[in-house]
Amino acid sequence: MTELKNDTYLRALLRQPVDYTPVWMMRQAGRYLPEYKETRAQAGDFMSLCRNTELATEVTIQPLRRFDLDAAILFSDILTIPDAMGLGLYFETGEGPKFERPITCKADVEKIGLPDPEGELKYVMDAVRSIRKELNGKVPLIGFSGSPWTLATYMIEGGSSKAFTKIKKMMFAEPQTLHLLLDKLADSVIEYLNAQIAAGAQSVMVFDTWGGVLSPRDYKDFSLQYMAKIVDGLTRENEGRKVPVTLFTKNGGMWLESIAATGCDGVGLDWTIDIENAAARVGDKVALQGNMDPSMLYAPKERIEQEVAKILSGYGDKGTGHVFNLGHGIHPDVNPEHAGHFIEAVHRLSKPYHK
Ligand code: 1CP
Repeated sequence: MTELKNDTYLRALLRQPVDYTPVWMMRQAGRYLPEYKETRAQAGDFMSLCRNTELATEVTIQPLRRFDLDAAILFSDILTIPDAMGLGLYFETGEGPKFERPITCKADVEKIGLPDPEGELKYVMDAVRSIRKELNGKVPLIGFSGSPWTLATYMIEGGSSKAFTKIKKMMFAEPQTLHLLLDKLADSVIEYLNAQIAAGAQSVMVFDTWGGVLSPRDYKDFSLQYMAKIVDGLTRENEGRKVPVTLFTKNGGMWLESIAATGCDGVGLDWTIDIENAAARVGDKVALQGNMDPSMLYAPKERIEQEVAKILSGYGDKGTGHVFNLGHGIHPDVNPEHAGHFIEAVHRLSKPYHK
């Protein structure tokens, strides 16, 4: 295997000393980049782009050509698992993801089998292998999956949701049915992420985008419990290196201590929590990833720089344990130059904290 030239991102997650704060952006490959829109048009639709090894590799690399990012993230989607479970994923223009056959009852859950990562999901592993080859050791590759709870919201609601009434109805009226689904999803995510690691992912991240819509008790029972099971089941070392795992619950700032207690290496923060407070609460248990408001990239460069400086000083001079990121995905109408300035500012302004 080619040697990794820039391992700053992996070292920061493992809380080993680094020379500066590494940075990447959630959704760094995407519609804010004209070259992405071009490749996507060439592919036809979003899933065809994910299934095309060459084009999925191309869009993963695109942001790295423009910016000095410290990590690449696999271009795919969290909804590949439910799609491979037979729910029929499709995208309606302007409306986001939808499922032809959502989960409605216990019999639907019982019918679901675990997809084979090198079978129905082989296209994802092929993309991982191809991206690793193309990266040629430049920066580490992040693999990812959705959390069982977040995947279940799409599977039961039939697509994106605001009030989550269908899944909450199942949660309170038929909790055992939902637990059965979440447990199957956790097993599937473990197999899926371990296959990504075997294919070459050097770190993995679990996106729990909708865990924050739960009460503290329900969060523990219906989301965190299953992420903890995933952390326990993951391959934590490959190619002679540790494979760090990051858990990100959007709106999960109240629960950082319990998230850190799962045994993960990194905890993702959205922008609704102060990083200084977050760092004081988790101590040296885990690394933190975050946490600038993605909308800050609409601001003039000076304002972006001010915010980067504030977050860096909030985290302080611990010398490691911080991966800079946005608190959620970059917006499609952001000027790419502002993203470039953000990344450059993180590198420049973080150096004094790493003497
Ligand atoms: O090109 C397009 O118009 C499709 C838009 C798109 C993109 C660029 C979708 C559909 N998925 C993706 C890629 C994607 N999705 C990545 C790529 C890697 C990167 O550069 O970061 C990742 C990591 C995801 C993960 C994902 N998909 C999440 C978790 C992270 C998050 O943003 O909260 C979620 C919730 C999804 C579901 C999904 N897929 C696509 C959309 C538009 C959505 C969100 C729908 C919703 O808001 O409910």
